[in-house]
Amino acid sequence: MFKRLCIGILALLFATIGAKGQTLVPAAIKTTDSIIMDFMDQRFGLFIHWGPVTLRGTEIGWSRNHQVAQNDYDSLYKEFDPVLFNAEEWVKIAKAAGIKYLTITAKHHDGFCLWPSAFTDYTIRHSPYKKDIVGQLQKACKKYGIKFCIYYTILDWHHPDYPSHNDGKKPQDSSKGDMKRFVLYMKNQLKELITSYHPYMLWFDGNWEAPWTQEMAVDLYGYIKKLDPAVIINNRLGKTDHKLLTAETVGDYATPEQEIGRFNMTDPWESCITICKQWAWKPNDQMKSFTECIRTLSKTAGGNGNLLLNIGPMPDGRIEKRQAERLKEVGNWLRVNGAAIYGTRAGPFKPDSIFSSTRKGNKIFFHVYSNNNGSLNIPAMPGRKIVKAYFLARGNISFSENNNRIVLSWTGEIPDPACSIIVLEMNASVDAIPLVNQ
Ligand code: JFZ
Repeated sequence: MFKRLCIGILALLFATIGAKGQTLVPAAIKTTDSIIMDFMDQRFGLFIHWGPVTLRGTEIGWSRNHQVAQNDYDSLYKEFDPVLFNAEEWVKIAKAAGIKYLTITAKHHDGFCLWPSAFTDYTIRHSPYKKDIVGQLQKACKKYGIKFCIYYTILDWHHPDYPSHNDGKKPQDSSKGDMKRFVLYMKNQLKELITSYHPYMLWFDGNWEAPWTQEMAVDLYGYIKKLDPAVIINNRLGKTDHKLLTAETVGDYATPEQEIGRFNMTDPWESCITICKQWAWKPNDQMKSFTECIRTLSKTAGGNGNLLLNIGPMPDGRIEKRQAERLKEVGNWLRVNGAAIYGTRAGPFKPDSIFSSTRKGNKIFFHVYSNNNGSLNIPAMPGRKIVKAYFLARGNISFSENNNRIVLSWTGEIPDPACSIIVLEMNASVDAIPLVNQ
């Protein structure tokens, strides 16, 4: 019995402490592959950065103590009254955009909570608006079949127990903080969020400051998975680079930011990219064109990742009309071309400037970004023959296969200059074929 206990303890030690002595998440508590694959099938999510700071139109969290004086920033919630907020309107906009999951900043670096947390007074309940933003969104998402996710940053420049009270570019105040108590605060809030709203995924952030350690991250991952073994967790809990997954990563998938992730057939990733420049709303912020939005989504799928496209709603609760319209245009494109995005995997060709490719079952989808003189010349795939070739947006195109090359050709311009999808129906599944060198 004693011997078995010793072996058990040793096994646990080896599972949690890696070769170089780093703290690792025990494999037994990690999110299962089937849950992660289901998440990667969704391909397109909506990020929403929102809070009282939109009253100033500056960046959420980061403008505190910079463009907005700390006292002013910390008092904004007393004026935050988004009377025009309508959760169902937001979710309908997301739905029309072809979005499958939605991630709301329940707490950003400024520490303000968009739900009525029992563990602080710095919440929406204490604003003139009073009502639970997170709860209303969760309900609306459930009603319209959108997966509901929660962004929760670790660092908290407002909470007295967190040791630093601004972004570190400014001299720190003398406050000491107490990470033991702060971690307890986090756990209480996360338990509250999980049991009240049952999020599909938790999107952590703010893991880079010194008071937060790898040990705390591994402990918190275990704590969360005990509360809900199915909840997905991004990779910004531990102290490793958020762009990658490594043995020390604490979290389930990588999170490249403001850039399309690198082509990767093994590690799951989700790029978060803003529709304008700022995460939070800014009046007249420069907005991405339809072509930029579509190509970002297409190239993300062509790299085998998900896109979390961010919008910043206005202080009165509405989503800017032009942002809603842009999202609708993306949704219209997806209604025609969604088969090339949802549930696909990248390949079997690596993306280049002319096209990306995705695949599912017997189909290969070429995402074409230029007319390329009405043709594409690509290597043939050993053991596979083309049965049919066509644009998703219109009729058949001609194809020929010889000398180990495939030539696709069409007359006139491609149906959509932003991105047109050519489908190749093959004689057998292409899901598992290796990458084809071009
Ligand atoms: C973080 C947030 O700070 C940002 O506001 C937004 O929520 C985004 C999704 O995630 O982005 C970062 C992370 C780290 C730095 C800057 C932005 N940094 O270390 O300078």
